[in-house]
Amino acid sequence: MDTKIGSIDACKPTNGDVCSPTNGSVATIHDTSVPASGISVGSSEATLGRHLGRRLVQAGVRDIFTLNAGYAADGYARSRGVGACVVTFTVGGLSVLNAIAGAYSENLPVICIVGGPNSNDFGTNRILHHTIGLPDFTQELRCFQTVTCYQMHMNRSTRPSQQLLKKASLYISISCNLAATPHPTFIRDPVPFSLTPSHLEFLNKAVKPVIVGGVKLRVAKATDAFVQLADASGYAMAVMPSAKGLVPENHPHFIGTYWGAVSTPFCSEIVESADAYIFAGPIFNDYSSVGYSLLLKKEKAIVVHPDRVTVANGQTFGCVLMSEFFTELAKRVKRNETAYENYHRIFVPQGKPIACKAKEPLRVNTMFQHIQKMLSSETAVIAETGDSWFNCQKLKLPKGCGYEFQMQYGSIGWSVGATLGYAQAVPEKRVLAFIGDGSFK
Ligand SMILES: Cc1ncc(C[n+]2csc(CCOP(=O)(O)OP(=O)(O)O)c2C)c(N)n1
Repeated sequence: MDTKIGSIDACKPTNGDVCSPTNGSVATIHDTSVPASGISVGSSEATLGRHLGRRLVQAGVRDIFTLNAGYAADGYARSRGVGACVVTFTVGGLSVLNAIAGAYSENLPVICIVGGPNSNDFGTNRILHHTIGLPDFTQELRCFQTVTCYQMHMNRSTRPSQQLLKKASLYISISCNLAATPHPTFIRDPVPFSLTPSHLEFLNKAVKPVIVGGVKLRVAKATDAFVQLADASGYAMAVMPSAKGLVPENHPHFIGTYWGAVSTPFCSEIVESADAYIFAGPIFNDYSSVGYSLLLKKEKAIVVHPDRVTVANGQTFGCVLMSEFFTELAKRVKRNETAYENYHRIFVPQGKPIACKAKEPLRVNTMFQHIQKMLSSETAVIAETGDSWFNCQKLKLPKGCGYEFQMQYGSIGWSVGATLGYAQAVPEKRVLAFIGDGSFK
């Protein structure tokens, strides 16, 4: 096995930065062969820096973004399942904080690696450049505490492997003089574990159950299992607005976006009149609940989170992985297509915008009619906060067409960097970014 960490290996971190890639924004990790399970390395390669690099490769990272390109790491994580950026201690870390907060709000595993102070400087009361001028090396880590799942400063007694493989958003600061530190434990793999309950009775006695995809499908890596359950159950399948792009809209039982009073036509009627609904990884905030006006009853819901399940507003079962729960449920659930048949019975296809007259200014509905025709499995849509959100929500995504937006955090300007990162992650796709002029600036 030969896993080379291009820029990180070549880097001599004498100035406090972990590395400075030659192109200024993207460092590529060259991965010549990563075995599916287990990585064996020679003892000379079992250093802290190489260990971190190998763990990143194992988690799916092939490119690392720098120069505060946190939005690019966000865009990359949306496609690859994990993104990473490397920044300078404090001056870089505090700049990238907003992008990391945004990624955290969307449950995106973005790993922020910081070239931390020399381990010999801790406890000396020295003042470092690129800081606010106080001999306090914890300021940056404390800032990251509320916007990442885990924070660590790597010194001689800590190792990142367990935390990295959880694929949560992380802050990792590494003393700049320690990247070459060797230790035999840097070659060990973590041990996985899981549990699987089922809630068949509640679903099987329902007359017209539905299934609704939420944004945490991504962090749970459960989109395939979700579709497996939709296929097996025959339930009508809807998507919440923030999960658009995570659920196949070409699925035979897809009934549209469930967004309360502003759902796509005929979708809310079916969801809100169901007597049982499975919500897969939902976030009910003021946006997604249309100001908390959804006509749902918790007693009718099975709410599935990445690691727990709550049934009918009653018991919560912990240590249950969403993907395993769906896979097991798919094997046992009773098929029931009633809700989809009801939808089919009432559905009327949408109309077409009125044709433009000569010299009439271009209308949004006409423009999006053309954009709709451009979409295919070879494209992806990135929608910025603002009008673009609402216009792009109405697009019908063909099979394989990507779709990303930052609904929870809604930081304008996000889409510019995220488009770069997404395009870098999926070079074979044509990425269409919809950005208002205010956000683009
Ligand atoms: C970083 C940040 N600052 C402020 C806002 C509040 N905000 C939301 S939309 C918006 C205006 C966006 O303007 P534009 O990009 O032109 O969008 P459009 O007019 O197409 O809606 C602002 C300032 C925000 N979401 N993020």
